[in-house]
Amino acid sequence: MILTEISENLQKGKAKIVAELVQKAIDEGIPASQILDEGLLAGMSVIGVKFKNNEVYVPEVLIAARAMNAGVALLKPLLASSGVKAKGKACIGTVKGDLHDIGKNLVKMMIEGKGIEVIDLGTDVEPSRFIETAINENCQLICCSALLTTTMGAIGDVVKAAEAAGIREKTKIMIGGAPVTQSFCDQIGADAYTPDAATAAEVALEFCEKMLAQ
Ligand code: B1M
Repeated sequence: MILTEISENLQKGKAKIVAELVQKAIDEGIPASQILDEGLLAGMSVIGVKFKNNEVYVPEVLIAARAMNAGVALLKPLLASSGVKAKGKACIGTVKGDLHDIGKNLVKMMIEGKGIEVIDLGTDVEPSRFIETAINENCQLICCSALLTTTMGAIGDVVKAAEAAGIREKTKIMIGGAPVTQSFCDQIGADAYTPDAATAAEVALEFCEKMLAQ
């Protein structure tokens, strides 16, 4: 079946074939939401599990994500017009002073792979930008990445800024990056530390489902 072919080719990172198959599925009249769920997201979720189990590594995930983006680009206009809602909204960035973005990009792709819309603020992001974006875009999640022991403290500044802006009740703050730990998360009062991108995506979906059900 064509949706299985989409999933399998996505896992192999075959962006061109994925795009061709997605177009074929659209032409055959398969609903965009079904192509997304049973083709692209199904494939990305297999990659997520394999990545977590160290069966595939960063390059394979990036290539699979590129293939997913090629398919999503064709579906986006159809999904927008058929009123399929994102499963939630997040903003993500690497904190102030930190220019590492490979892990952050992986987390972003994995969260998008769960059907959550992600606004990418890039690197070297001021705490105020996380907060302004969360308020203006109605994000359920603020996701902060830090790779340096000298910049991880800036995540604490994001938590404080969220408290000062009065959005702590309605926004979950997720954190991660090589030097970040669960005890650091507890210490600064963030909502979740996850060690890898696949777990981050699972937790992000759980948070969004709970918050949007309220
Ligand atoms: Co930099 N760097 N670097 N670096 N760099 C490290 C981090 C370092 C450990 C290398 C070392 O010394 N052994 C070290 C930090 C030491 C420390 O603070 N303890 C270091 C240093 C010192 C520096 C500079 C200061 C070097 C210098 O200029 N003297 C400088 C800082 C620049 C700055 O940011 N201001 C610097 C610069 C760079 C490059 C620009 C050359 C490049 C970055 C390129 C880029 O990102 N576009 C770079 C790189 C590539 C690295 C290493 C080699 C690899 C990092 C990486 O991408 N890993 C790194 C050494 C290492 O880790 N082996 C190192 C792969 C990536 C997939 O993993 O980002 O951990 P990671 O993400 C994981 C998880 O952590 C998690 O999910 C991801 C995948 O599962 N995760 C989250 C990440 N964010 C998350 C958020 C979440 C949840 C999970 O929720 C929101």
